[in-house]
Amino acid sequence: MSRLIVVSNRVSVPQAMGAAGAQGGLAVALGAALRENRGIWFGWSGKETDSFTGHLDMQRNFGVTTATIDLEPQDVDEYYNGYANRTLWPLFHYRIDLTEYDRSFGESYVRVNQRFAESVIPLIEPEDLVWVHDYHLLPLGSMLREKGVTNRIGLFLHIPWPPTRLFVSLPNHEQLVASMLHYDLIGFQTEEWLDSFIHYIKKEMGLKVAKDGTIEYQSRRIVARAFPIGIDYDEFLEASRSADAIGAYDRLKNSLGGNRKMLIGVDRLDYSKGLGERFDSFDRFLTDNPDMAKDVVLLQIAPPSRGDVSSYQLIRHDLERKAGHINGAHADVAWVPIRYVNRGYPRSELAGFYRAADIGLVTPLRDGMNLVAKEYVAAQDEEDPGVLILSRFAGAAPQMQDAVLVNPHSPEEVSDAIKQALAMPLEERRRRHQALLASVRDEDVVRWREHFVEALQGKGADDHSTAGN
Ligand code: GDG
Repeated sequence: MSRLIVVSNRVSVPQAMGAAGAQGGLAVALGAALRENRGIWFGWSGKETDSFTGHLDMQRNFGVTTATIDLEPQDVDEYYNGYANRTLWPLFHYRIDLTEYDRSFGESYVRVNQRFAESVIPLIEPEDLVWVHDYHLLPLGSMLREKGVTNRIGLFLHIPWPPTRLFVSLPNHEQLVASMLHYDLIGFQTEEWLDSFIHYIKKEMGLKVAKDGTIEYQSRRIVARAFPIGIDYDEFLEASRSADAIGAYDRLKNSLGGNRKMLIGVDRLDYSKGLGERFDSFDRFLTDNPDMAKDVVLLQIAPPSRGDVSSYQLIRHDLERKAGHINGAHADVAWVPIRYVNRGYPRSELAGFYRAADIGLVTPLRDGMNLVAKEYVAAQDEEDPGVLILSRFAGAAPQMQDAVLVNPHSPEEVSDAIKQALAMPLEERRRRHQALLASVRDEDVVRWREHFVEALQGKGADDHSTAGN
């Protein structure tokens, strides 16, 4: 079995199963792959250094070897906060109004990708598979090739690929895509993002793409395919049965008072997640349904992220204002409609919160996949499950057609969906939940990475359908 070299912007140092930390399903799944295939997870440590040395900090924790480098403050500012999160992130989420096109960001992006390439090369052995993750590192494959790496190299993009007419607003877009055509395999979350990429390749580069996603470019063959990511179902089930989860469930249920129903939202504080629109929709529901209003509570957990980027500071401010306004307008002495919480919780407690919620409100404006929708389904009581309300613009929507699908831009539509979910008969809730659970359980993160790794090895290209996408 080939060794795996995983490269991502940040490395998540493995923790013991059930540790109280906030290790996500992706970290768990990649950790498992690295243990099975042996291998190394390489990336930025999250730390800064005055002058870049390329020194590798190698560690081994819980059977996984990690290798990290420190970056200079200018790198963090212009590559991470700059090109990655002020340029590519908003552009790839269709927000050209928030996209900053600054030449120095692009230069730093190239410099840091070069630093990643130089630092990871000494770790790569001849038979290794190299798996690069996400928008921070799109040109890394071409830089590894320039330095003589002939191994199979794959890229998986966790976020959407934007429509061509938006993408071409990026200066040097041709160079960026040409650099991606040095990978052997490029994976997207859904057929929709794959189609946008293929559209660009055909229209702007005039290349031919075979039916199976094979692109021919400068005598190389690159395969582009959809690999929808899932959650680590077994890990999440274990977390949801833990004493911490049960304690969190009891605490939350007891705090609601009477037979009050609860809606839950769990999102990094990010404009792509549609939090402002969600608050507006809940406001609409409260206004239009005064007889039901005091029987519901919305719990919104939103740990802050990317606080150094101004658009994130603005949305945080905007949401505080909105939550305060809605609570001020509707609250009563013994009831507040929105519990807005700007902090993270351990995964096991989160699982208990999901289970306590009658409705999972997952309404991103644009999302590569969205794992919260899948976690919400996995955490439900099968006998008496809650209802998932899901944005049709989440990458998860094609696989989760049994959710109540909504347009998150329409407060009326989301308000109606909340009403429908609150009144939904048990039989219909069970039927929808069983169908959703089957896909969440079967199309899990283990299957995702097995399919990706097999395809990277050049095996089984025709074996797995991405049906439903
Ligand atoms: C990117 C793409 C794609 C959230 N709050 C807490 C907490 N979380 C966890 C959730 C979930 C994860 O963070 C968020 O995953 P998402 O998929 O919703 O979103 P992104 O962070 O934007 O991830 C996305 C994903 O990559 C994977 O490919 O699905 O589309 O944007 O697991 O549970 N975890 C804990 N406490 C919190 O308070 N422990």
